[in-house]
Amino acid sequence: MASTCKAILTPGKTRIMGVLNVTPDSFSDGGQFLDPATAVARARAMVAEGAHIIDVGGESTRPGASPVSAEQEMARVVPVIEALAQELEVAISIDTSKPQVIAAAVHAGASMVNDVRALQEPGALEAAAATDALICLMHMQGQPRTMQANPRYNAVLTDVRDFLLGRVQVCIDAGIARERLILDPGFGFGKSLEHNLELLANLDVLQATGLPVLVGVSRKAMIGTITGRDAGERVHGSVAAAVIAAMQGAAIVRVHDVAATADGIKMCEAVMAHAQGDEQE
Ligand code: 8Y4
Repeated sequence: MASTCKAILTPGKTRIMGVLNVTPDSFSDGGQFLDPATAVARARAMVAEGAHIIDVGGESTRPGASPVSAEQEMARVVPVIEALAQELEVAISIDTSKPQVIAAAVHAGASMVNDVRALQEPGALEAAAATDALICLMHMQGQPRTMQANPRYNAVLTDVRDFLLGRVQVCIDAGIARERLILDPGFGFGKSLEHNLELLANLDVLQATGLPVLVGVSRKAMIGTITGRDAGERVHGSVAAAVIAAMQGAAIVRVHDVAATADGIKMCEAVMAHAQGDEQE
């Protein structure tokens, strides 16, 4: 199926991307992946709560997670994407780095490719170029297993921006239209708390590229460190972080707690619409 016209980007608004993990470690029994019916029910709930995009992931990027084959990953995500594309009115994003998964997911109905490795895996660039999907290019320093050991930057803002702009050029050279690209600083992916704060406080440095920015901070360790809370108790901190991103013009926020985030974004958009009105007086 070709990617449909379910709008992903709306200029001046922040879209909510709900996380749908179909990995064994997101499933309480362990050793089994989330069955498509349960996954679809979770996605349906997120859409009812205000999600505009569902991000389907079949590979865990957690430090301890074991690698999965492309076949395994496709077996997890394709049935879910097919079911979601059939029944949901929102866009579907595929969280993957593997070329075979990119191709299969877009064929099944995904209209966005979310790659934490920014299409650096062999064949991923070509696979993405062969689709008409939007592409989120994320910055990561190091590899998931070891990236938090000792993250180092010359200047985190410009290092991250310059890496992403390098990937943008590679994409454009591969025939991908600039209009298909979204940038993401990759919160928590090879970053200290200081690095994460520097990035969240200065999203304008990425916005200045003129490309839409995606922010994923939901429930991450930085929220835990700042609030002193475990992963299950980070909703309020996560909503605050999403609001901070939205106030700076983030195009998409990737979140676990859709209903709570939707209220936060509504507050942002009301205040920003008012401020726009003030300017015109
Ligand atoms: C609890 C649950 C605590 C999950 C942390 C986490 C991003 C992303 C991830 C991101 C983009 C995660 C796939 C990490 N983070 N994609 N993916 N941006 N584009 N950890 O920041 O959610 S997975």
